[in-house]
Amino acid sequence: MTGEAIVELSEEVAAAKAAGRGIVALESTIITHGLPWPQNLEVAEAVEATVRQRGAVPATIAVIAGRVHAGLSHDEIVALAQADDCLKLSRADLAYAVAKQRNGSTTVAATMIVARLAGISVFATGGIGGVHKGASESFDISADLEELARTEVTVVAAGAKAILDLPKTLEYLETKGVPVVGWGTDEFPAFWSRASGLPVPLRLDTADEFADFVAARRRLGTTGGIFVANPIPPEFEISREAIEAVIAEAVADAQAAGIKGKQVTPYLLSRMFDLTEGRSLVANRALILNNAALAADLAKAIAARG
Ligand code: PSU
Ligand code: MN
Repeated sequence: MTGEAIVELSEEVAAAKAAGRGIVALESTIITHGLPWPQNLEVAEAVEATVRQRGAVPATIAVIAGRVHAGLSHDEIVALAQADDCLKLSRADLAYAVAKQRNGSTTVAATMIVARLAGISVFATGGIGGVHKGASESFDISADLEELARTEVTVVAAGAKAILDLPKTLEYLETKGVPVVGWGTDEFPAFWSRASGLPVPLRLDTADEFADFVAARRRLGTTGGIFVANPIPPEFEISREAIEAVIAEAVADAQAAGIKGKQVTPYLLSRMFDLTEGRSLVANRALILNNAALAADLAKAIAARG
């Protein structure tokens, strides 16, 4: 069975593919495990609207009753936003949800796998998973990083949250040969903050430069994903100083509560929303929309080259 046969494309996505238009994949774990109800639904809808306004087509990816979808109906998005029986699917569990006919939302890693199968090369999200603080003890390193190393999809994210060990996350990506591209910046963005104090290895400023970079990689055969790190718009930024104390508290709470495995990231995210009394949610929404707009531009630039 080919990839396209296992992935069910929505009519809109199928038509966009046939017409050679730009398509932007969107993940669904952010809807089920990343944002609280009802803001998760509002953001999921706003992200799709942003991609359309920018002249590309959104393809939100999820597993519904074991069927792998690229492009969801409005009702399917609403159901996902309210679901409490949804598995969080990464590379390890994607096939399990299919075989057991379960509902599942896809993380960055699983979304990349499905996007690749569906022939979609650009994907927008908020932040990627990475190397957790204390990873030398816990061994907690997101499968997102390994997926970036192996799967040919560009992921646009606002860097990674400083709930992670950002220097180790960057080292890991370098070891695995993943290009980390600062979008119009020389500094690696840290999700809520534009600054991390860490240099970003590569920098691009225009969609045309990006298309040149993708073409050069193809000719060289340097396979795998690309990580485009797009800083949060300045007007929504929360300063590093302001967020650091909150992060320390969330991480300490997770340790005290004995949170492990795939619960770690959702726990930290929800703790951060509580501790910042929703301020981080406003920033989160803004950066996701900003990433969706950039991803639409990049998808169009790639589509224009054929
Ligand atoms: N980081 C965020 N928001 C998110 C996630 C990460 O700022 O919603 C989600 C994404 O779906 C990401 C996943 O792929 O968490 C990583 O989980 P883990 O660390 O368990 O691999
Ligand atoms: Mn983990």
